[in-house]
Amino acid sequence: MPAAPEHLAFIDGRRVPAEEWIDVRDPADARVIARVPRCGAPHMDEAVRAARSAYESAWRFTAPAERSLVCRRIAEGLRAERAGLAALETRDTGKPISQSLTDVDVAARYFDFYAGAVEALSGETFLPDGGLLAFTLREPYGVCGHIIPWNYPLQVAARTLAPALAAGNCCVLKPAEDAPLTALRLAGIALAAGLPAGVLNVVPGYGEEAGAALTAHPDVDHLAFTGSREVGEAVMTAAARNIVPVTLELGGKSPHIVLPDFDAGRAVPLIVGSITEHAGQNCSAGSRLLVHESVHDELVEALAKAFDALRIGPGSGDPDLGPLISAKQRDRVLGYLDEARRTCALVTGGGAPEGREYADGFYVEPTILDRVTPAHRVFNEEIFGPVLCISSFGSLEEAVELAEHTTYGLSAGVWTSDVGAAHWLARRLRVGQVFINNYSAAGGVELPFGGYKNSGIGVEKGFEALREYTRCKTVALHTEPRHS
Ligand code: TXE
Repeated sequence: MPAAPEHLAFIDGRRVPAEEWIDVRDPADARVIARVPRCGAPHMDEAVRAARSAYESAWRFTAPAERSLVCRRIAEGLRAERAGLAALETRDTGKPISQSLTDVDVAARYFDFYAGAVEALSGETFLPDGGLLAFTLREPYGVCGHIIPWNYPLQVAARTLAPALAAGNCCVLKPAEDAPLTALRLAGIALAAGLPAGVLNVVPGYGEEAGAALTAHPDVDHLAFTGSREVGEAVMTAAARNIVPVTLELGGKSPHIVLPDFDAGRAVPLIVGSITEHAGQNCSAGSRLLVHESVHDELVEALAKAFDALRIGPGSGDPDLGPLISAKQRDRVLGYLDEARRTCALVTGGGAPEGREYADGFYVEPTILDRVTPAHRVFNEEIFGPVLCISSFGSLEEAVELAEHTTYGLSAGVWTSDVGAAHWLARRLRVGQVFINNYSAAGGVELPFGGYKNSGIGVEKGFEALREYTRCKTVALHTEPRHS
């Protein structure tokens, strides 16, 4: 068998190997499809130095219009490689090809959006007294460190890099060891689009090695992390040692709240999609369903029918659900299901699908668990698989109490034609985004996105992210006419 292709690290505009390598597997059949350098602290140091030098020598003083132009060219470069990038993303993550194509489109949209937004970034003006003219400048931080997960590698890379680069920062990104390929390709596209060497560096490696080296580096000015709550805490602790700000996006246990007057025709497909897109490996997955007891039976029946019709298979065949990312993640999800089968009511699914075609891949059946209460582990913990947990309520207060029971606070869906009830809920839920009669708002890049509670700190996406990747400097100028 031919050796798997090597996808090298990208530091200071050059492709860089390492002495040791990490195998990258196709989740559909566990075959090794590529290998990437197992970078460590010395590579990270080289990347941070390259970023610092590019920042000080040029990038920080480029005109916004110039950065905007490069961002637009990166967007064009992404679109030019749409089919190839999507195929690579599907092989690397296992997700259905149509979802990978959307990921490429959304990644390009981030670069387009921040290309426009950065030209509108401005400060404020103050006249504190007659002789003083004061104003604020939005300045880049300098060197930004980005650590991203494996579920939406290209989208999340673009989400975090586009505002940071557009704002004038230089970046070092560590992709996840399970799915590093499209982020490495993005670095090549950015260089070809005219991004100067050193402005973007992509350094693959394990979290405890390359990731920890990036978060501990004393010359990094800002850290952005998307991943688990546990590692988020470690990233924040490392940032505290160097007194640098962090943006954390740490997942969720997001509820749908369904009131008696919901529109089933609209709600059912969107609820199903919210927990089965990328096999539920989505930070905003609608993983809990809180349903009013009067419509419980009707809704569970409709959902079970929809779940049973879902097709599972390799992402290249564009099924409804592909495999999970790794054997580790599949076993983790199956562990939750083993426990829940004994403690909750299993409606459908509940394990790994049977059949030779699934034997080598990391598949899990789309599963519905009913009569789930706050006493169950599956009610509170992020499963990160295609598992919908259903609980019922009798009043709006009870719905809020259930929604609020977990430590997460990322998103919530509200399904009702009662505008008053929807607004009442939107005001009370401690979550970063509330979707009323829709879910995810079509993933809009222009909408600010962040978590309450343990779901994170800071805001990604939208114009807000440009503020997140810039700092505010006040300049006060004493003015007085020299001639009367
Ligand atoms: O995440 P990790 P894992 C949640 C989800 C999932 C669980 C575990 O519940 O089941 O996390 O997934 C890097 N210093 N989410 O173990 O470890 C790592 O290399 C610095 C939610 O894969 O958090 C990777 O690049 N970096 C989520 C990134 O952190 C470290 C998406 C994420 O990996 C590090 C993914 C360290 N000490 C998982 N250790 C979301 N919010 O969307 C690891 N990393």
